[in-house]
This record gives sequence, structure tokens and C-alpha cells, in this order.
Amino acid sequence: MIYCPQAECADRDQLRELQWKRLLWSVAHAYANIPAVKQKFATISLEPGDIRNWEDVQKIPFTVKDEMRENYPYGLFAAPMSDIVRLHASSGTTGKPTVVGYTANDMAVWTECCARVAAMGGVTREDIAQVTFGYGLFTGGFGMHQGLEKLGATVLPMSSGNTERQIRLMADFGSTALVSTPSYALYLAETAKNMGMTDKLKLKYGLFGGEGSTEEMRQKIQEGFGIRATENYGLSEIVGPGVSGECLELRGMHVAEDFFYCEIVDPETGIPLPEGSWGELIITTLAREGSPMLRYRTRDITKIDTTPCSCGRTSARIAKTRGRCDDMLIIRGVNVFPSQIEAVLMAFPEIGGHYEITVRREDHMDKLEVMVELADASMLDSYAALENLSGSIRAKLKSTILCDAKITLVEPATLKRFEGKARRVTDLRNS
Ligand code: DLL
Repeated sequence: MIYCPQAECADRDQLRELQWKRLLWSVAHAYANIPAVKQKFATISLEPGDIRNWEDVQKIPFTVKDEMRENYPYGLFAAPMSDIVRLHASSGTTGKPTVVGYTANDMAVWTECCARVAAMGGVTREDIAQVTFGYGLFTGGFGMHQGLEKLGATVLPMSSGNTERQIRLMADFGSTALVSTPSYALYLAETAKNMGMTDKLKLKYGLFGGEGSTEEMRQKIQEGFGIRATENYGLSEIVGPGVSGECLELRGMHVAEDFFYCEIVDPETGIPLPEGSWGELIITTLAREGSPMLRYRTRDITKIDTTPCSCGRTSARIAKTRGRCDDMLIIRGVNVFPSQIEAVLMAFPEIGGHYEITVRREDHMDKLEVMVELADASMLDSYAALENLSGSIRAKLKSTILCDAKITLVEPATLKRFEGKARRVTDLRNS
């Protein structure tokens, strides 16, 4: 089951040594080949030679997404265009896209990392893997495709959308692994059920990533399809999918530490936090030639665990993210992550997997509304049952997030569905 024992099960001291060697290479490479990096170092009188031990790594300035926009499109590339064999870009919600370039070596590393993610999630060469991520500038489709092929699985490159057709071909071709966002997996499971085709599917494994999901959402997807679901995490600025993934022990997402160095910092102060603390994930690429990233601020909130995993891998694991710092809502002064709301909702069996969160300001007061679909329409016949359920959800939410919310229960299949990353939160306070 273990795909790359030398790297994934390495002695941690040896791994640290390898990371150190590669980190020095990456700093020198970025400094020598990216004028913007050299200039940034110069403003604080830092040179690569000043990085002498792990403590010194903190001297390296962070890289933030805006710098990618300021240097759009190729200003942060460290290899000549003649060596770049692939471009990807992330559109983000505002501004110019962030562009990354891959050399042939970068492609090999990325492919290896995605193969590891697939292997960790239980997929083998015996599997038929249906990839429902978009194939395009988004890294999801091509990234997982390459990794699955390297592993020897049979890849079905469906790309995103066309949900009923996805289900028909899933049945006809006997797909045994599904690669998607968790929200699309839920939509696919529901569509299969509505088409009366759930029993015709042979799915065994789900590799889900590209967005966060709660443990409760995982249960719903596993039940919907009768599969084992693992989660993986990555971002295009670093490589795309492949940065980390869960093994079947489900004890956090193993990071490909031979290629990525992770730190956790306080998102407000940028000060590194001790292992086990929740904070913002910072990633430094250790082998990227095309688009090296030094201390990239992911904005994602997680924690790191380096204790041994029962699967035998020694690599550090990051926890399911709480969300992005940017996603955190401040409602009447209380910090609320949408993932906390999801966890409360999904624990109610009467609730389906789809919901929408809206925050508005009325009479100078923040108002939170949660619209959520019922799992079964029959409940709509009983006013008392509906009142009871919405009261219980409201009470549970209040005790968990310390915020009052208006709960609106709606019929199944009424809220918007997403074929990629879901957008479930609307904040109308500044509009
Ligand atoms: O979403 C890469 C990817 C594709 C990863 C497919 C896994 C599977 P971007 O479009 O650049 O790249 O978005 C990166 O998505 O900073 C997180 O906020 C979020 N994200 C990705 N995976 C997870 C996850 C891809 N498992 C941004 N949990 C990241 C929570 C995730 N958030």
C-alpha cells in the first residue's frame, strides 16, 4: 500500500537533513533568478548566506498572493520560459490571476506527489478512477490525472459538469474511485440516488480535495456512496493537489515533506507557533524550479502533528483546515468559521448536505441566516416537527458558535449545487 517508502517513511532526522539541504538550494535559486526576491531580501539586508540554521528561516520574508499579482504574469518565475513546460493559474475571486510555471522536473515532482495522495487514499493499479475536476488552468484535473496514471490506475478524465452523464458512465465503466470536491461528491451521490442508480455503482474510494469539509460531511458522502473517503489538500501557488493527503487511518493529511517545508504562524503577528497549535500554514517549496515559493502565506488555518501514524508513514500531518483566515466571519464581534456551522448542521440526520449561510446588517446589527435542505421532504407535512428541528438546530448553533441564527428549512433539491468548489457563504454587510 505504501507508495514511496524511502520518502514517506524516512527517519525524521534524515528527512530534516534533506529538507535543510533543499531549503538552502531553494532560497539560493529564488534569490539568484528572481529580481523581486533579491530586492525584497535587500530591503532587510538579508542574503542567502545569512540562513545558517532553522531559526534563521524566520528571517526570510513571507510571500503573499498579492506579490504574484504585482509580478503578473511571469515575474516570479525562476527558470527561463524555454524550460517551462506547463502553466497553471488560479483566478481567485478578485484581481489578476496568479500564474505558476512548471519545468519538466517540477512536473515529475508534482506527478509523484499526486500519485502518493492517490495511493494513500487506497487507490491501486486495479482501480478505475473518475476525475471530475476541471482540466484547464485549475490544477485539480491535470494534477490528479498525472498522479493516478503514474500509480497505474485506469484514469477516466471526465472533467467537471454534466452530472447525470457522470453517473451513467460511472456505472457503465465501473469506476471504483471518485476524484472530486466533497461538495460535488455529495451532489453526485444525490443524483445517483434520484436516478435510481446507486446500486449499479462500483465505487470503493473517494479522493476529495480542493475545498474543506467537515468530518460530518465525510460521513454523509461515505454513506451516500458506500465508499471510503479521504481528503487531500493543496494549492496552485505551491504545486496544486499533492501537497498533502490522508491515508486510510484518517489521522490528518500527510505532507510530502521532502518537497514542502511547513510552518504554522499566528495569522495576526506572523510569529511561528509551537507544534500542535492552530494557526496559518506557511509553505516553502524545496525543489520547485519554475515557481519557487519562500514562506508562502496560504491563509489556511490548520495545525501540524509529527507523531508517528499507524500507517507506517513518518511524514508530518496537517489537520483538516478550519477554513481560510479570509473566510472567518466576525458576527457581532464573535469569530465564526463556516466549517463550525457545517459541523453542527451535518450532525442532524434530518438534514441533507446542502446549506447556505447569509450575513446581513439590519438596524446596525449583524444577522446570521442559515438556509438548509431537509434530507426528506415528508417532514414538510408536519409543522410541529419542522419547528422542533429548527429550534434544535438554532440552540445547538448558539451553544457552539455563540451566535443566534435564523434557521430556514427548505425542501430537498432547492439550493444551488456546485460542480467544483462550493460557494456557500454570502456576506452582504459591505454591499
Ligand atoms: O484547489 C488545488 C487542489 C485541487 C487541491 C484539487 C486538492 C484537490 P487552488 O484552486 O489554488 O488549488 O485553491 C487552493 O483551496 O488555499 C485552500 O483554501 C483550498 N483547499 C484546497 N484543498 C483543501 C482542503 C486547489 N482539502 C485553496 N481543505 C487552498 C480545505 C482546501 N481547503
